[in-house]
Amino acid sequence: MFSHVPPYPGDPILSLMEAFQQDPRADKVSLSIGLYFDEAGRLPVLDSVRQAGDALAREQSPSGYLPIEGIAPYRQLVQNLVFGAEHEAVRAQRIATVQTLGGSGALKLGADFIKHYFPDAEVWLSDPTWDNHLAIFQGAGLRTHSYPYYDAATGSLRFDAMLQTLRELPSGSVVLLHASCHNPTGVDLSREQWQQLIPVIVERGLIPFVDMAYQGFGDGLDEDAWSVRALADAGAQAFVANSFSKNFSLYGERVGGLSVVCNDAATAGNVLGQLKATVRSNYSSPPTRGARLVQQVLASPELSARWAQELAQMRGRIKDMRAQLHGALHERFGERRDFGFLLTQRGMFSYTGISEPQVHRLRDEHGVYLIRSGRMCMSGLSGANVQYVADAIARVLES
Ligand code: PLP
Ligand code: TYF
Repeated sequence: MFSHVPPYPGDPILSLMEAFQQDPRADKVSLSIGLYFDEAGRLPVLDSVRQAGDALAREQSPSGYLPIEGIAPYRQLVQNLVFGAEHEAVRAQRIATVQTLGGSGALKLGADFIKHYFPDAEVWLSDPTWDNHLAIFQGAGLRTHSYPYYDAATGSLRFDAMLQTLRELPSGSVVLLHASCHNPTGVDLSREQWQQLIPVIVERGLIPFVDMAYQGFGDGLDEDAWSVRALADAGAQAFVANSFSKNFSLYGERVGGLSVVCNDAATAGNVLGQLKATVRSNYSSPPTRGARLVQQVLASPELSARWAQELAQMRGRIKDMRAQLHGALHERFGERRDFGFLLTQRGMFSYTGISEPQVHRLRDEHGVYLIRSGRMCMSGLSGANVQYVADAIARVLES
């Protein structure tokens, strides 16, 4: 009966993680999966989240079904964090926000909604982008294309080509944009570039879908959301997927949000209703724990401040590792090779320009795991391994 069902080759990133775990070498280093690890190589349990968990444990509230759209105060707190509590669109109640199963759940919910209400829309993704973007939008029955983004020759953006491509898209096309900390390249648009891009989106009638999986990992909570707020300021109607997997270190709780910026409150009410209908026919209602933890933190000025401090520490550690790796490589290569991109890229990831054969050699000969594209997850570095990694890279690049 199931003989026609082929085996699943596995997710390439997760498969690499499994291979890493089975690698017996003591000096192995995982720089593949996009998780934030602390200096000791552990996934942190944030103190703010621990305190929130303690408070919830004292309450011992029963775990009934949540509303289809999630917890109301949580949804408001998501809006405040993503757009800023004082943002005109928040105050005008013209944003529909639903609690989702992480950022992936938000992308999928948005994709299903788009397929239903804009059935002919096609989706444009950056070249390259997170692989699951393709899988999610195609899985919702939408056609996907790519727009120029990263220039491997210079390590910078192909911004003019990107803008030109977007200028020529049919009105109603969906454009997926990374708010900050682009996965996989680490290369973001500057504010000046966003200011050129946003009028094109608005004038061409494109539908921006912003994925914000790393709020707070680039330059700060507000700084990283600047692009989202600028789009809303410009009158764009937009989808915004946000995730708390990374910035709360709550990966397995599956907690995030989808916000749809509309022109007015009445429209936002209708959109919210239809998002609920989409959720209802998919998984009926979201899980409780992650949203309760995030709500507990964001609703408390003390816990929020503590969380912002912990997030700043994570962000600072990544920047420090960028500087240390850059320093170690610069020492070895001098002017022969420029690793300045390590310092200008933002967030968890860096596109290193290391080729696929070199990625294999790093893994086979040195136990240093990057993904095939040469993307390195900077948070896998620590004071204890950065020199080792720089040595391994130097060996592989120079022979
Ligand atoms: N979007 C991007 C760009 C990501 O890198 C990730 C990573 O995990 C996600 C979305 C999904 O986040 P979540 O784990 O919250 O589903
Ligand atoms: O790009 C990454 O590494 C992260 C983590 O199926 C991730 O987004 C990778 C694969 C996956 C889920 C999350």
